[in-house]
Amino acid sequence: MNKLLVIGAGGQLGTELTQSLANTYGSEAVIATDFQESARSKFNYCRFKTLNVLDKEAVGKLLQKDQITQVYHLAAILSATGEKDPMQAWDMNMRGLLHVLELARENKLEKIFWPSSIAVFGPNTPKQKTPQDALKNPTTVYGISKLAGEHWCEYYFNTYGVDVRSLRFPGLIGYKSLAGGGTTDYAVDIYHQAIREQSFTCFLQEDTYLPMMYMDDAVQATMQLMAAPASSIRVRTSYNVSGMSFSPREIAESIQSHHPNFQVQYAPDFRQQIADSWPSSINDDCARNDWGWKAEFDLPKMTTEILTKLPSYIHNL
Ligand code: AKB
Repeated sequence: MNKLLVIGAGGQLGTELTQSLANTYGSEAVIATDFQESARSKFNYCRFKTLNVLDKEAVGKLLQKDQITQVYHLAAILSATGEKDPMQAWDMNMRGLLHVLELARENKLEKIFWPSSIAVFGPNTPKQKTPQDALKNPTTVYGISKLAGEHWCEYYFNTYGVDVRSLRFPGLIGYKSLAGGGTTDYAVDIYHQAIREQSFTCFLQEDTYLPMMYMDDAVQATMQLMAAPASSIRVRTSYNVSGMSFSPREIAESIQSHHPNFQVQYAPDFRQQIADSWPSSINDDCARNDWGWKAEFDLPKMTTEILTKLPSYIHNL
C-alpha cells in the first residue's frame, strides 16, 4: 500500500498537490507536513504534522513509524528571498534535500519527488525555447542550489538506485494560495490585486517574458511523472516542463479583457536582474517524448479560470 509524506505541504504547490494526492490515493494514505503549525488549517481532510526537514532524526522517525513509501519534498527558499540570506537558502535547500535522499536510501523508499526550477539556467543560456541540456550558469543561490540538487538526485539514482524524479518548474500560478518569495510571484499577486484594488504595481518591467505554468498543469505534471514506469524516466537530473510564456504587459491585457478599468504601473526592483537571467520560454520535448507530458492551460484560459474562481477564495487567504 502507498503511504505518502508531503514535506512543505503548506506552500503554493503543496497546498494543491496534497489535495490531488489525497484524491488519488485516499486521505488516509497522505500525511501533510510543514514547519509552520499555521498550515494545519489547510489540511482538515488528511493527517497533518509540523516537521522541519532540517531535523533529519524527526523526518526519519516519521518515515519509519508511518511506513512511508513515497516522499514529496517541496520545502525550499525561493529565488528572491534566497538573495536576502544566501547561506540560509543554501542550508535549507541543500541540507533538506540531502536528508531526504539519505533517508530514502536508508529506508529503501519506493519513490521521491523533488521540484527543480528554471532558475538552474542563467544569462548565457539560450533564452528562447531553452532546451533540456542547455548550458546552465545560475546567478542566484536558489538556482545554484537547484542545479546542485539535480546532480545529487542523479547521483543517488545512479549510485544507490533511489528512484527520485524531478521537474524544472517555471513560475507557478494558482489562486488557492499566495506565492512566497519568488521572482515570478507578480503573476500570482496581479490577479489578487485586480480583484481587490483594480490596480497593481509590478516589480518587473512590462516586456519581461518568463516561462509560467498554471497550477493545475503543475499538479498534473507531478502526478503523471510519479505514475510513469521507472523505465520511461530517462532524465534523472530534472525535466524541463513548459506551460506558457508571457510578459507583465500581456497578463495585464488578459486581465483587462475581463476588467477594463484595471490599471498597472511598473516599478522594477532587484528581481528584474534575476528575471533577466532566466529563459523566456522552455522546450519540453524530453518530457513529452518520455512520459507523454502536455500542458492544458494557456494565458486566456488561465485568466478566465482564475478570475472566475478567485473571488470566492480571496477571503480565506
Ligand atoms: C521563483 O520565482 O523563484 C520560483 C521559480 C521560478 O522557481 N517561482
